[in-house]
Amino acid sequence: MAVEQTLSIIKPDAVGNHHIGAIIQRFEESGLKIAALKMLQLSREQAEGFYAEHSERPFFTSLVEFMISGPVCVQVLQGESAVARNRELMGATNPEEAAPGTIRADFATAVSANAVHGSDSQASARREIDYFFAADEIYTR
Ligand code: DGI
Repeated sequence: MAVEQTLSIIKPDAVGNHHIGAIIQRFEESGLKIAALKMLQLSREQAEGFYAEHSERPFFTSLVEFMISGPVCVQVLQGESAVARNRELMGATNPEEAAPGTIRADFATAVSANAVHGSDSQASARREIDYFFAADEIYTR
């Protein structure tokens, strides 16, 4: 299996509810390394650009409003099959459908406030990592 990187975001609901540590712990305990990490307040333009593929969806405006409602933590996770493994740890988009023990089952409150983002493919991971991090901010040790 190939070592990959994926982009993870701890969203404003989980940051506001003091779940940063618990969520990072799940990544580390599953063997995914934290290769980069920062906390930031997204601007409207940054959030719209990040979710550009959803710009025609009915929930786009509320998604952007939610993502700028407070600070987020963004991290690069690194490990074998990191993209798929992070998606497994996250659980389904709608927390009501997320498997027990997943991050969204345990920390999300609604589909519109679902605690975490994770890249859905290696191609999106590359784009999303480059969206937030310069090469010299990523520690591939
Ligand atoms: O990759 P995911 O985050 O699991 O899901 P996605 O790429 O389909 O959607 C991106 C985000 O958009 C998702 O995390 C929450 C929001 N979203 C998706 N579907 C709905 C939604 N928000 C609302 N309010 N209603 C939806 O049906």
